[in-house]
This record gives sequence, C-alpha cells and structure tokens, in this order.
Amino acid sequence: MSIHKRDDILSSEITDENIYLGRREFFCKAAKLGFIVPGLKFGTAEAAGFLNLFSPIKPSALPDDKLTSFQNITHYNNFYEFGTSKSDPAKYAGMLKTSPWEVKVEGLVRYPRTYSIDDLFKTYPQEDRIYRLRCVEAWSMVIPWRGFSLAHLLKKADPLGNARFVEFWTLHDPQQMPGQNIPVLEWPYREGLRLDEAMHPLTILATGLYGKSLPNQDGAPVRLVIPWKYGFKSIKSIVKIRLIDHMPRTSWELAAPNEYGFYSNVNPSVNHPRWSQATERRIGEWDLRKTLLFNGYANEVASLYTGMNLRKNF
Ligand SMILES: Nc1nc2c(c(=O)[nH]1)N[C@H]1C(S)=C(S)[C@@H](COP(=O)(O)O)O[C@H]1N2
Ligand SMILES: [Mo]
Repeated sequence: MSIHKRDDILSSEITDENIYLGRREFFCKAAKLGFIVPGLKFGTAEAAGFLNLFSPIKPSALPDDKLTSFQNITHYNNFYEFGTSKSDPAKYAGMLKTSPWEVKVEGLVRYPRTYSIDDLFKTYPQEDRIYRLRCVEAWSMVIPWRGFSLAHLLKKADPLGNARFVEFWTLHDPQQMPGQNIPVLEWPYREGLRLDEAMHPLTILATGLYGKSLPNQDGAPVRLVIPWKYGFKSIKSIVKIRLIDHMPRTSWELAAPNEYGFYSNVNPSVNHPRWSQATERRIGEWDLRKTLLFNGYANEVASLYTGMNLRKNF
C-alpha cells in the first residue's frame, strides 16, 4: 500500500514574482548577516557567480536554478505526521513543540551522546547551502538550507569497526502529531543510509532555511537532507540517530517494498512502478524539466555506487 501520488496540482498560484522576491530576500539577508564565508558550498549558478567573488570553492551548479520562494517551501510540504495533503503541514505542524528537544546518537559508536538542540547548535557551526530537492512524486524545489555535515557529528561519535548503516527516527507522539493515529505509514517515520552515504559531505543535518530557523512544517528542529536522493529519505524532526551493522527497514520500504527501495537515488532511467521518473515539475514553473541522474550531483556522489546495479538497488 502506498499513498504517494504523482503530483498534478496546477502551479498557477505560484508566481515568478514570489520566486524573485524569495531570491532577493535571501541574498540581501545573506549579504547583510555575513553568511558569505570561504568554504561555503552553494549549489546554484546564480549563487556560484555571487560566491566566486568570495570563495575559492566551486559549487555544484545548474545554470538555471532559481530559489523556490519561502512561501512555496513552507506551504507545499510532505509531512504525513500532520496529514497527507500538501497544505496540511503548514496548517497543523505549529502544534509540534520543538523546544525542549533531544537528539540521541547511539548504537555502534565509541561515544554515544544525547544532544539538546542548544548543544547541537553550539557543537556544530552552521553554514548555508543551496540544494535541489527532488520528491519521488516528480516535483522539485531549490532550497537554501542552513545546517552542517552529518559527518561532523558521526566523527565525534566515533563509529565502531562493525558500524555499516545509520538509522534515523522521527519523534513518535500521536498527541502532537495527529497523523500518527492513522496507519498510512509505520510510525515513527524511519529512514536509513549506508555509513559512507551518511559520511558524505553533501549529507547535512538541516536546522534552518532562508537564513531562519527551520519552520515546523519543514522538519524542525532538525532534519536530514540528502540532495541526490528522493525527498522521502530526508527525514524530519529527528530524535534518534543509531549506528548499526545491518541495512535497516525504512517506513516507505515497509509500506511498499517494490516502490521504495533502500537507496532511492534519483535516477531518470529507473521508473517508479506507477509513473515515470524521467521528468519533473519545478514548483513555480510550467514546463517539465528532465530529471538528472543523482539529481545532478553525480560528480560528487557517483563514486559511492561504483559497480552497483542501480536498477536492482533502486
Ligand atoms: N518525518 C517525516 N519526514 C519526511 C516526510 C514525512 O512525511 N515525515 N516526508 C518526506 C518527503 S516525501 C519529502 S518530499 C520531504 C519534503 O520536505 P519539505 O516539505 O521540507 O520540502 O520530506 C520528507 N521527510
Ligand atoms: Mo517526497
């Protein structure tokens, strides 16, 4: 059973002006607040031009990436704990209490640790990164995240020799997350990565977007973002990170193993059983775009999958 639907909502309510204002808002703020520091990894051509003045690092860019507006990033969401329609999270996620909040790091590590959110913020410096997000439903966005590489946290935990996978858990609290009373998925929402995927510098724990702390509907106070995988791997409102020696089950794989594999790398030539993955609609645009292998991040991540059959390991 699965309730992921191919998305066919009209984008008429989403204007270019929104996108422009969002972009301008971001760059003005970014400049004012001094986010532009060497070593920053942005992902758009526009940001690239902007940043090359300041940073020797060449970001991975597509020439026509434009930031999706703050309005769309925060009102067109998948967060089934608050309902299955795109507008539900903006309406209901406000009821989630994100402070105090704890994130446990446990399992096959030398230094297990429970972080308060303040602790997490203090321990790991935040930086801003623009990533494309491609949902399995064949739509995409360009989002200016704030966060830090998960690798920093994992290194501090010091994985033991037999740790091979990382498992992530969303909060389980049906009172605050009414969608958890409805068995659309196995709750709490669970996701997983191979350890090398989790250690890849592009994989981040996101704590904000557009230079602000993360809105609840986008997974406050902390969520994962893996830009080369379908959006559902980017689990929201995380309370537990566990290192293990076996491939974990994930909520989507438990719901429909033939539709949602463990890897879920964006791949235009491996179709979802119910629809093509060859194209996508960028939220705010009319014309379809061609979907790119690894969501356009092949240069950075393809080597993680050398020798693997990506059709079998979908
Ligand atoms: N806990 C939890 N995490 C989740 C989801 C969810 O329903 N619950 N939906 C996933 C899906 S399908 C997508 S596309 C992204 C959407 O992130 P966004 O709403 O911030 O764009 O979150 C992912 N993370
Ligand atoms: Mo998604």
